[in-house]
Amino acid sequence: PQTLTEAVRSKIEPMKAQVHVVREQFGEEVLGTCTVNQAYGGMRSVKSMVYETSLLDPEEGIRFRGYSIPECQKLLPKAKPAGEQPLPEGLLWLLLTGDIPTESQVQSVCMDLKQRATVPEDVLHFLDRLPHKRLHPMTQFTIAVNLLQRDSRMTEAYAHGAAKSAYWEHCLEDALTLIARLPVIAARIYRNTFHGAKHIPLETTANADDMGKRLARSLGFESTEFDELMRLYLVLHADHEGGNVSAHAVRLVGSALSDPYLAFAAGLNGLAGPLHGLANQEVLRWLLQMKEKLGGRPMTTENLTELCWQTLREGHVIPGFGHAVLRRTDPRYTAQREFALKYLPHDEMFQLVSKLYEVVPQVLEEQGKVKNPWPNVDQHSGVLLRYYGLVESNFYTVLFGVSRAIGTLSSLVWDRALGLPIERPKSVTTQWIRDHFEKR
Ligand code: FAM
Repeated sequence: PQTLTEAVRSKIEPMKAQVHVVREQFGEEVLGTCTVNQAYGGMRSVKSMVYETSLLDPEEGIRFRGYSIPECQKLLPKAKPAGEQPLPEGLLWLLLTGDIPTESQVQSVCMDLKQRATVPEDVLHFLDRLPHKRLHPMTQFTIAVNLLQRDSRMTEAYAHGAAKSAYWEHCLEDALTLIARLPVIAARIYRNTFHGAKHIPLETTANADDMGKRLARSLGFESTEFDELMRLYLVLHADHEGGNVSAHAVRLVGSALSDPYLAFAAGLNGLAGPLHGLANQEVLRWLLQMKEKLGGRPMTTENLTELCWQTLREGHVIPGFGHAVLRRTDPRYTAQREFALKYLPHDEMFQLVSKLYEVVPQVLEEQGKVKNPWPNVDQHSGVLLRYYGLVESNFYTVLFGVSRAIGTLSSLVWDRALGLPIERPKSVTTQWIRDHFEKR
């Protein structure tokens, strides 16, 4: 199939059949258990959801539809003529269909998204009037997504009595339009907040053929290296299986048949927390503080170790390290490190990040609390952005959000295709736990 919608359509019946067989065969098997400690402990590692677009292995990291990050970098189509990073549009195809797309299939997605990218003028003007200095860019971002909701095809179709079997297609329509518009929204927020509302004229960005380049150019960056960085960034942050806060929030809210705009806005609100997506902002601040506290002293193991302990003693986490599922260095960190080694090996901030890679895991091991002392995706992204001049760290989580739409909305389409019901786990009280177990 040439179009994404037809490709998804062709997968639905076979997938439903597979799910049917799995449920017939294993429907009554126990998938995961939940102890009292897990119920109090953020449900960590309780296996209780099915999420098709990606799977996180604690040792190896994320796989998108079975493909690791290096495999995606190798197999997904690149920008013409000399791009080396995968195009986010190719990842979108992969996540939605499970297949590595051909060049022409990716071109069709690029064209489709390009045509959908125009944001209604009045929405842009509304964003222009927000109090930019007092509203965090993530707050502006979720306001924008909620504003775009009025265009939801899914909500319109529901109001007109659409059949349940057709929800997925309306959901996909919304997902594609929203994904296409997010770079424009992100750039508007960036230029409003940090560049005196001087916007890059649409004529100069509209020609960009792919989402990564369009994002780069409308933010105001002009180098092909930064285009490549945006492509890599949009691929790396797209999806991280179903249980993380943003993905789970999108699914949960979507399960009430709230449309993709409403569901994604919920995910963004979760991404805006410092233990989740906002960690990328926190990392850059922390790195700059480190540099300041070093005050010209060399970046030795000893000096950095002392400063890490200082952070811990003050009762803070070391941002960009640790993970709820991962137990090794995040391959998303490694992919960014490789990018840095190629394009900015001598950058001082990159060297600080490199040195901390040696120091922090030892400190965290010695502290003895964390289950995973290794760096995650957020430890690295800020220094890359900063190197190219995107220094406003308050904006970093917005970029994470643009990317996260690709994965979470692909998954949401499948939730509707498979007709998953409203989510409603059972909760109990502490008194209930007492009564229940004391009685035994
Ligand atoms: N620095 C200091 N302490 C840490 C730590 C870190 N980087 N990571 C975990 N801990 C502490 C944690 O706070 C907990 O302490 P208490 O028992 O006193 O509450 C203890 O170690 C055990 O935590 P865990 O089981 O190892 O981690 P969790 O699964 O509870 O939490 C994270 C996972 C990611 C929230 C946690 O590692 C953290 O706060 N990291 C720093 C923030 C960060 O980088 N977040 C981004 C994660 C990222 F991949 C993403 O979502 N984008």
